[in-house]
Amino acid sequence: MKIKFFSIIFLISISFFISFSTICFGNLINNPSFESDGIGGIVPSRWSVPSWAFIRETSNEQVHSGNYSLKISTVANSTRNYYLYQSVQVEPLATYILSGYVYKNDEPGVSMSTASLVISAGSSPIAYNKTITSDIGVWTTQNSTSWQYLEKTTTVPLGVTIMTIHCNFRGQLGYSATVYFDDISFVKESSAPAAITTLSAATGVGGGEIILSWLAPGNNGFSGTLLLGSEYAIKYTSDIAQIDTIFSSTQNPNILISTSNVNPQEVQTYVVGGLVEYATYYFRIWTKDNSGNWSEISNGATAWAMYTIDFTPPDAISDLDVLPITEDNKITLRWTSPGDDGSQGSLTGAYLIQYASQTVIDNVSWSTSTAQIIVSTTNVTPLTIQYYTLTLPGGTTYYFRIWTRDEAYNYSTISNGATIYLGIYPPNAITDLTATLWNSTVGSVMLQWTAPADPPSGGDISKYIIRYATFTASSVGGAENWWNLATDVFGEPVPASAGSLQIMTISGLPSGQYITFHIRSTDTVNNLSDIDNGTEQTVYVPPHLLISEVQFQTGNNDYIELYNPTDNPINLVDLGLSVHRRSSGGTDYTFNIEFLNQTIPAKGYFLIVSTPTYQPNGKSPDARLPHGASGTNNNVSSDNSVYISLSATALVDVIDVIAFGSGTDTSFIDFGDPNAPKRHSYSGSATQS
Ligand SMILES: [Ca+2]
Ligand SMILES: [Ca+2]
Ligand SMILES: [Ca+2]
Ligand SMILES: [Ca+2]
Repeated sequence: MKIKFFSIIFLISISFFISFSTICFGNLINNPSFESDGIGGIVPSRWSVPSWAFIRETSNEQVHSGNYSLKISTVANSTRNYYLYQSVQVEPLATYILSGYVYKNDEPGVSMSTASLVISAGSSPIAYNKTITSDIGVWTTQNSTSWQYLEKTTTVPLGVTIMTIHCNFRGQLGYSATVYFDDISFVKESSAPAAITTLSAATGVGGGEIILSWLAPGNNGFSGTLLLGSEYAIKYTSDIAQIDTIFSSTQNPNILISTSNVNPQEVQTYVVGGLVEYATYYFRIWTKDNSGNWSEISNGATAWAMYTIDFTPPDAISDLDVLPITEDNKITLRWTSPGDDGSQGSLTGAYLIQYASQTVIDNVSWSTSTAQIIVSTTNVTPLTIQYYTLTLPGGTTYYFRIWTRDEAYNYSTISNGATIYLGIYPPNAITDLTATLWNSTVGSVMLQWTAPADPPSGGDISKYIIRYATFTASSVGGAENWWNLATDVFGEPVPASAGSLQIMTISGLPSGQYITFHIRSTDTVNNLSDIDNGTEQTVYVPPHLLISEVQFQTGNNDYIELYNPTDNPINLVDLGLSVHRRSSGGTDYTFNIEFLNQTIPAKGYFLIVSTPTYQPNGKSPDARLPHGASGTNNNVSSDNSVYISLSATALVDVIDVIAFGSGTDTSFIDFGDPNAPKRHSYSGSATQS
């Protein structure tokens, strides 16, 4: 058992050795050591012979390896080539090494015959009279008492796929000789170029370019010329995360450069183009020799790709124009865009607009450095129409120039000039205001008018301003003076579309007075219309209920006293009287009123107290304002307003208002006119009833 075990190991070793030699040495010759056939006067297997006769056989007389060699003897009567040959498949342009051993015995003293290893292109063997030269063979003429090693390196010509190998003996007429051949080898050269360690990358000169340079390795390591059929493979990526994957093999190189006749250490350069400008790229390179042996990977090199240097400015704009004015304080410019270079190439850069008003035009200097407006722009197609709208104060003439700048800051020359007068366009004056008494008890007035249009667009106005006064325009020297002295009303309606009827009811007006009204409007840029064309509206507001006095104290001893200036008693319950307060924060509250009496006498008073038992100055109340559970909402405190109205809705049909405290809060109801019903409380006042 033990012996058998060793035998198996031995067999495994042998078979391993055979496959190792086949794969590693790549010998293309079949039966290279002439061991296939045993001894005898036969042609060794796989070898071919020419048609002329001579002695050729396997022999054991001299062997270099194994048991046999090839023996060739001349017949001593001819000067010609005697050989055995084999044809093998080869790769065009690859380098092969033919080698073998020869043992030569000439007739004593002759030494004129040659033993040679010969290689020829194609599948035909050499002619019988072919002279062997160094380009096809390697040979010896010397007798030798030992085996001599012959070696011939050859590179396959382009287009050749078969080479023929000869073990040749060239005899000499009249003399005889014998040669032996053994261990013939024909292998492709397998020494790869060394890995490049000098790859460097630099930003190129042209847009999207990077320049690579390196020192050439050799065909074999660092030696030997790189022959026709050699290649450099370059791979690159701008994605650093992909480096390991992409550089793991030479598969699918970005660039494959064929090269030839390059000697070791020669400087090589290559310009990589078409890269993304400004992007950083990572490079590796490999070298393949003409026999297909790839080097290992090079060192890494990195550079960013050059951007396109642009020295060509856009064309000057020659059709700058101003559109007709259609909006308050707006001017729209129009022009045709040039390109990045003249009128070519989509434009990324800016338009620079300079303007000057009539007041400064005589002193203006037109320059890109004083352009007030820079409009950035990206990928504008040349010759497309561009617009830009400026907002400027009206009432003057404006002058414009424009320049174009590309992304490389090349500026066009100045454009043509464009000029326009920008007017001031307030809303049209309202000419049909009417004022009529709406509710004589409350003293409210209804105003009606038609909503005006706003030039230059003809659109809607933004806001109404209505004022009233107890005097007329003529009494104060004209409408403008009147406007400045008059009282602004509260809560003008939101403007409706031009041409629509507008209605507003104004209450809380002075009692028993002739009241004069005017209306104006403003547009979006606060242009103020004229005063309703001088048409003045005056209406008599008869005497109506007033708040004559209020008291607010810490705690709940508050009261409100009303006065009836009319000649008739008024039933306040029938009237629908409502009492409100407005807090300093602007919130309106409506009091509950508990009426003890219902009627306020003509020229008489009506006392409303905050607590049921309170009798200011001994007076019995006519009504009470019961506090809620918390009491909060019914309490009146500093900086409040109190008002009476005909509606539980806040600020509707107001009859009279009293504000008190500092009166500075924005929500403090202030009708402004000393004759208006707003009055401040007087702490020293005594109740009148
Ligand atoms: Ca042999
Ligand atoms: Ca090589
Ligand atoms: Ca340009
Ligand atoms: Ca306007």
